[in-house]
Amino acid sequence: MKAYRWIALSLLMQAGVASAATVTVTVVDSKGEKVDNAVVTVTDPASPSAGKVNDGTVTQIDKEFVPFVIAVEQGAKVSFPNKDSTRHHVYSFSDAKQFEIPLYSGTPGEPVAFDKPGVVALGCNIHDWMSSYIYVSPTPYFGVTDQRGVATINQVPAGEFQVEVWHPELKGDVASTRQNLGVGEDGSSALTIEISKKRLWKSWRSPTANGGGYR
Ligand SMILES: [Cu+2]
Repeated sequence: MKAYRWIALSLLMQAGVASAATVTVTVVDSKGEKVDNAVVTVTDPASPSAGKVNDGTVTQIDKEFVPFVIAVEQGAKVSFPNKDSTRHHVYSFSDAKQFEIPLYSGTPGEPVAFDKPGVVALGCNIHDWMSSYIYVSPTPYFGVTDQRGVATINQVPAGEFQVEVWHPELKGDVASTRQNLGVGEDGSSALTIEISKKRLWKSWRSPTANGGGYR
């Protein structure tokens, strides 16, 4: 690449940074407890995604899927490396993506493409408790809450957005969590969203894991 193109690119990137905001969303439940593993999406209904889509990874470690929840943008590919000495058989029956990777060890040659937005619930045919979720986001602006219940979403341009939360234990639909958010030319926005939770019918932790068994 020629030097002047580097300069043009870096100016463009600086301009992008100057006009983009960081949106910080804290998710709490009805008792005020911080909620981790919640997916937060920031959607501009008037402006669909454009640009590079980042791929994802869901690893199998100690007979669990790690992480429990990931979010990827629509069109992303996800790989499923198996770090265990035992074999796994990964599958999903979800509307957003139905697939299976029959009994395997190591890393499958082909990652799986997720082209339809929605929730993809993963399971393993061999280990009943193994469970995790891929949230396929129609918007490029999304994050997953950490143990403090916080999702940080960078590079959000100015505009009017709808912020929504999904969680494996969400009671009701995603639309019920919706809040409007105006993002200015610069600076940061922060908001807190309260969700109602129901209990999962089974644990996703390995019976032999530290902190495993039923939650
Ligand atoms: Cu398994």
